Amino acid sequence: MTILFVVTCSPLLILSNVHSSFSLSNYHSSVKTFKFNATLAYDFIQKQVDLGSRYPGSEGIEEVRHLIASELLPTQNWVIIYQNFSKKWDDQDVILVNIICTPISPNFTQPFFLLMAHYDTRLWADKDPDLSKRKEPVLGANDGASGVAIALELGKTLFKEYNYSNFQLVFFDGEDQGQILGWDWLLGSRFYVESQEFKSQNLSFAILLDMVAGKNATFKREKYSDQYAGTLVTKIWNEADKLGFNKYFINQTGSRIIDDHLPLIENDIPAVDIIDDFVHRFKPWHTSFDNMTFIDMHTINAVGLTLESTLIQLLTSEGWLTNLTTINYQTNFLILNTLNFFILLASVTSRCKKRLIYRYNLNLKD
Ligand code: 1BN
Ligand code: ZN
Repeated sequence: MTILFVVTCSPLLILSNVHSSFSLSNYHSSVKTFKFNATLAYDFIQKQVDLGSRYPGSEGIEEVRHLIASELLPTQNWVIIYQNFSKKWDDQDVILVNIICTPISPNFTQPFFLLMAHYDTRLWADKDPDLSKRKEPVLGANDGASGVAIALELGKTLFKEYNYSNFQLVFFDGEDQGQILGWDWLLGSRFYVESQEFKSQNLSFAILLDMVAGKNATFKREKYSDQYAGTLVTKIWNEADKLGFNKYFINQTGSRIIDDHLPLIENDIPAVDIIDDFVHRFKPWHTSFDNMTFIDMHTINAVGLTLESTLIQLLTSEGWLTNLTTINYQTNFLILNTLNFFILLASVTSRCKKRLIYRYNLNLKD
């Protein structure tokens, strides 16, 4: 079942983003100022953690669904689709919900790429060193909340600051319950790739964020990503290097990781998983230590800025966007809508900005 919400609000409620003060001279021969706001992303991790554990069927997971929708409200003009399915846990039916968020804009054609994260947290801390805690739920500050927060903040930035809308944020449920009560991993993303919402669109690539805010995080080139989306992986890791973030983005092939990017790769979409090396380094993984004390603003900043920079280059540079055409949206609008004066007037007052429509033909497949 699919439930659709159009989230809109008065222009008076639009909040202005606080811009990142991080800027680099000599970067591509110009001063580059970034818009991604690491503080807001950090705060959104905190807000999720404040709801407690967010495993399927919990009160916390219900609340985080509302939290995500309410976060998009001030930025106006997002459509939110709740994609529901159910799964038996013991004898109980548990409802799982994928959340698909799309910015609405007149230049909307087809979603072009996805920013993805899982928002469920693990029912049991089954890797906790203290055996008595292994049946306690995980708080998932890094494993759950961090990916959601950075993807959400990046999505808001692309839409609001760059006026870019041909993408979706997809937040998966049921990623993190593998080997508990007979469940498998990746339930939400497996359901998503079978859905009409996925099949009806013509995606070029997807980026998954998982465990992206830990202290001293190290992101190696995850093996499936490298194999099936190597061009995009290289682009992201090179960009991180240029920005001075190579202590986080290590330019080496890492492990093969079962994660929510796999169902997309299996469906021929180049997908990259940015994930901390949880086996060797992220010791709080699936333990009671995955809480706010481990979350680090520098890591959030490195991930956010690297992706902002990579995506903006990818979407604007002529090497990646071919057949680029620029259309003055208002001029076009005027010509096309002379018969509908009132619609035009409403539109011009709410959106009197010059808009660019990019026509592109981007091939990221390896
Ligand atoms: C990612 C975050 N995963 C779990 N929490 C996926 C995973 C599944 C990682 C199995 C290792 C093994
Ligand atoms: Zn996990």
